[in-house]
Amino acid sequence: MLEMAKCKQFAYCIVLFLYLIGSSMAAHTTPDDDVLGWVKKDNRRFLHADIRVGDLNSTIKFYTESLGMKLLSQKDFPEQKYSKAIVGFGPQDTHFVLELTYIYGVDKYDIGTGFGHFGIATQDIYTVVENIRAKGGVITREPGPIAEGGSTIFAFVQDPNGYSFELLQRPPTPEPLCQILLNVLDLDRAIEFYEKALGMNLLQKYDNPQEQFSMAMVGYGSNLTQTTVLELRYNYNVTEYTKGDGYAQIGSSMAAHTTPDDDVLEWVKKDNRRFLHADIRVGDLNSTIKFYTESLGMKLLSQKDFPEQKYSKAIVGFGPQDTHFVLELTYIYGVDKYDIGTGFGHFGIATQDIYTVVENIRAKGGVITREPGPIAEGGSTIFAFVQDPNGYSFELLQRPPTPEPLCQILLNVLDLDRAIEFYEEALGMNLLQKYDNPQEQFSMAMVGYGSNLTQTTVLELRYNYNVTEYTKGDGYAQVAIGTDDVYKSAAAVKLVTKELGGQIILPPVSIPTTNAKITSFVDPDGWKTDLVDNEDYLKQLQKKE
Ligand SMILES: *[C@@H]1O[C@H](CO)[C@@H](O)[C@H](O)[C@H]1NC(C)=O
Ligand SMILES: *[C@@H]1O[C@H](CO)[C@@H](O)[C@H](O)[C@H]1NC(C)=O
Ligand SMILES: *[C@@H]1O[C@H](CO)[C@@H](O)[C@H](O)[C@H]1NC(C)=O
Ligand SMILES: *[C@@H]1O[C@H](CO)[C@@H](O)[C@H](O)[C@H]1NC(C)=O
Ligand SMILES: CC(=O)N[C@H]1CO[C@H](CO)[C@@H](O)[C@@H]1O
Ligand SMILES: CC(=O)N[C@H]1CO[C@H](CO)[C@@H](O)[C@@H]1O
Repeated sequence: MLEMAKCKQFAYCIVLFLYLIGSSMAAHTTPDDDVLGWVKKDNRRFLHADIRVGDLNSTIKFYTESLGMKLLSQKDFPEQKYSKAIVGFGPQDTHFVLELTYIYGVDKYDIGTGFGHFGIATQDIYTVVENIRAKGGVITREPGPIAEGGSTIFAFVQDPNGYSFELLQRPPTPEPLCQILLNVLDLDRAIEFYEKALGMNLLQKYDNPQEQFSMAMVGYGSNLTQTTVLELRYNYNVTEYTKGDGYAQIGSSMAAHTTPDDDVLEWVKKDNRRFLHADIRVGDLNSTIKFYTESLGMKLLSQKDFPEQKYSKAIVGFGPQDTHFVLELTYIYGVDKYDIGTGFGHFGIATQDIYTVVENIRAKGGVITREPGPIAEGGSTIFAFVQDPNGYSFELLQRPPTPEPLCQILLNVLDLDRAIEFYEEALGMNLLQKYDNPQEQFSMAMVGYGSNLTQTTVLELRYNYNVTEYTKGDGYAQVAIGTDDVYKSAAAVKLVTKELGGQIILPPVSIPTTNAKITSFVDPDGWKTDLVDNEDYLKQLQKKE
């Protein structure tokens, strides 16, 4: 992400964008300006924003009776345990609307500090506010101009869930539901992203030093009073926001095509899946490769420099990429250090002779953070921890020979049951082990493909008691998983994110120059995964040879 700021040269940006969305294929493609040119000509509009609500009926009542929207549809899904309602100022085929999801039994959501508000244009703000007050609604800012003599009259009100709405006094407009405010940490980066990746136009930008923020409005069309805009707000000196679990995402016209249905979740379980690679960024590629090959016993499977795009990539693993889970190491010119964050845990490596491996690492000057030995007096699992030159942790595990020595990726999560359910439902993984360790104050679940956790790569999901926040850093990027159909895969993920959180961040695309299909999403804890077409992945490997 840090690189986006440097993103000045157009061709470099395209590569960078593809790189940041994390496709292994993307990084090997020769960037093609056409696809970004096409985005600008595509037929786009805001379709809907999705929020979760704790009481659907009182929320609908507020939106219709207080805010003046229409209830466009309402449907209950008793088997999936949720209800959905759509409200807006006009029909969905022409208007931006709100999708409200009520999940059975969840009566409160954390809206977080990052989501700002929705904006509504009205011709008579004073009457609307009085009506809301009369119905017992919450007015957080009385209607009036910004400053003495200012011309924009606005007010703030809250719905029963605590979502903020800015009311704006404006002449009649075709799109009264006119704003979505999201706080961002780097305004120029955000503007550039929405312009380039989504083809939006910058409609207004201003700085307000008195109130310590800068704002940009981006959207489709050219007149911000006639269309829905995304308001990107940068608050001075704020370096972190929480996302909460209330506001979910905006539906773009691309992503909203699939009608989710149960079939797709059944299909996921039968899909042909495996872990392809995990991607990490490293500060010194040569010393990292040296450690992975000479100390950990991996093979260097490929290494390539991209001088024009200013990065190098190497792939290391215990066996060939077409059958083994591997690590992709990226070195970006000039960046010699990454923040690994507190959320990423470690990779696990199974070895038949842990003591020899550790002695070898020590002899080469490597960092041993936990000497080999059993968990407890008389325990049977022998393990150790070591660190690579970048600070990434590796757990070494004493085990009989296994087809997949690179066997674990540990990610910390805030809600273990939610994480397990997400990986089972959205990704078709199996829960292979789950245990609680009250002495050491954590619970752990291992999920993966296959049925025996010593024979395959597993994702270790760890919940640490009483920890409510992790930092993601910028070192570990994502894991890539193979699939026979990225479109169905994305539909399944999208369906599950509505219930459990997370979001598709790259709808399925075929990278034009290679025909490699991928889709990307983040899970409810913010961990990123790429789903990559199996056939395209193999073709890509053959081409490289
Ligand atoms: C919400 O409204 C629907 C439709 O009017 C009704 O069937 C349902 O019982 C209501 N639910 C609650 C919890 O009041
Ligand atoms: C936007 O549209 C409104 C209504 O048609 C018009 O009054 C206004 O001048 C337009 N603003 C710009 C910047 O074009
Ligand atoms: C890294 O290794 C490659 C290949 O052996 C070599 O060409 C390059 O000069 C090395 N880079 C550094 C910074 O040592
Ligand atoms: C997993 O596979 C290993 C090696 O084949 C075997 O010894 C072990 O019993 C298996 N474990 C389970 C739970 O099936
Ligand atoms: C205390 C502090 O960091 N102040 C900064 C807040 O942000 C403004 C604008 O970016 C800076 O000028 C201040 O120095
Ligand atoms: C201080 C505190 O919040 N302790 C809690 C830590 O988590 C365990 C297990 O969830 C609780 O039992 C404690 O009360």
